Amino acid sequence: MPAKLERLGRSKDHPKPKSGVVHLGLGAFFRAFGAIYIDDAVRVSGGDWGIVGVSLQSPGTRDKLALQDFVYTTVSQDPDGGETFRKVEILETVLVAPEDPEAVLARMADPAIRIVTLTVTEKGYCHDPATGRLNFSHPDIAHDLKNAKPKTAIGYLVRALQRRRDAGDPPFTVLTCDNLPENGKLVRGVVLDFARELDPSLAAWIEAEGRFPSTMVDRITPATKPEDVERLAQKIGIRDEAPVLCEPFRQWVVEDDFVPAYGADAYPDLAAAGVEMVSDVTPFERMKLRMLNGTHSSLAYLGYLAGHETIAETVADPVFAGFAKRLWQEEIMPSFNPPEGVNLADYADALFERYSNPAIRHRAWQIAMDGSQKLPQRILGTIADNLAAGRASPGLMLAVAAWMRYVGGVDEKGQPIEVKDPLADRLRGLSDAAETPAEKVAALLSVREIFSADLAAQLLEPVSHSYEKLCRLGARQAVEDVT
Ligand code: CS2
Repeated sequence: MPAKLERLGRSKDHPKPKSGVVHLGLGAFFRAFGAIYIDDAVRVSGGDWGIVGVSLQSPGTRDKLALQDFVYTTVSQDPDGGETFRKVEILETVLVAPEDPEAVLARMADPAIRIVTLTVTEKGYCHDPATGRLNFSHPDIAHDLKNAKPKTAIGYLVRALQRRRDAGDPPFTVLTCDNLPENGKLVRGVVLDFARELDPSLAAWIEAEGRFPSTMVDRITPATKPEDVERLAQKIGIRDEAPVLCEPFRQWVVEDDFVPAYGADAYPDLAAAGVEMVSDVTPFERMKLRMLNGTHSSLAYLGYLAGHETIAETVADPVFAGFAKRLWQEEIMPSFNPPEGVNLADYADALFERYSNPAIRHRAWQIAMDGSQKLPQRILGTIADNLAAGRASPGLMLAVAAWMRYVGGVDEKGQPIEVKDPLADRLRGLSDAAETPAEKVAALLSVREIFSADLAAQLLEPVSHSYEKLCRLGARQAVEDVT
């Protein structure tokens, strides 16, 4: 029986920081990403930039972190098996919104909080992926418009901004860290849609005084498994209930557009932490969403159907390695202009190295989640631009067909697939109700939250052809057939 290990705790010379940030949606990614950059900024330039984490759904993360005074370890995993440990002490506390909504609103309304960051995943914005507008028929949005104690991130943002406006305090800057195109513009849009419905004068104030900079975020952060916790405890001799595993690489590009009322104190010294502060994030976002997330999702659906567990295993298969490289070269790189000074061929090579890291056990199943919320910005935008330019996208059409096969809920061996998606039941129903590949494709293309009518019409033939080939040849052979 291994000796009882000492529990992780706060360093004596590292008192709890005064907080300047509230983070909504405290998951593994932000703890390995935004929290690290802010921690680095404070180490270099100081400032009251502690983070109050907020879990919007469940108490699990809070319960684990509360055992160790909200301190945790990040574990950066090298391809050769080396691991770099970092003790992170930037969290002041973690609140669980459903337990005490008032506590969350009170912290967000405190003028010492100058930034609210978010990682609530694509579905957390309660928007229509095809239009970017707020989905007023979302049951939680309907609830939040009638109740001052919200359920959604959007409800919390607007109700807290309302308190700031009523108190005569400046707003906080809303800094989204989710993988969405023009993510700052998107969250600003859904916040204003909600505010207009609640109180048009509040919407006017947010429109004039609020700031919603867009960002590009990048660090591969696979889910931590229970066996990781045990292994790391033995390895470092300290028990951390909530370690975060991640790749060594990280990149954060942020629009320099923060609430002016706070002046130089509007945000921590992010540039000193290696964040690229720019006037326009769009080229960086488009590059990352299409080159990384577009191939991630394509490999996830096709790799899963071919029986591969992780992205690293998928690209270790030469058929999929060739497929990824061909996607970049033939279908994705020609679809957009890169940020100034960026060589896309080098960027693709670096991505392939990152995907190949065998230490990063990033499951295809995890990436395959919420495809209805991811497809538009990761794959469909590229296809639409290629169609407009008269370029073919056979690989991406096959990826869309693989997503359709995946949400049908049965894999190539006839085994059930646990599909996680806000539209999972509806998508499964549409697929089950249709007989032939062409009918299944037509049924799924009719989901207007994902496919506009115009794009659906252009996808019907090529995706039906890909879907039929997928069913006839299987994923691996169908991929080889494209490459
Ligand atoms: C992944 C992303 O789970 C997914 O959808 O594609 O989380 C990806 O790992 C990150 O965007 C990498 O920066």
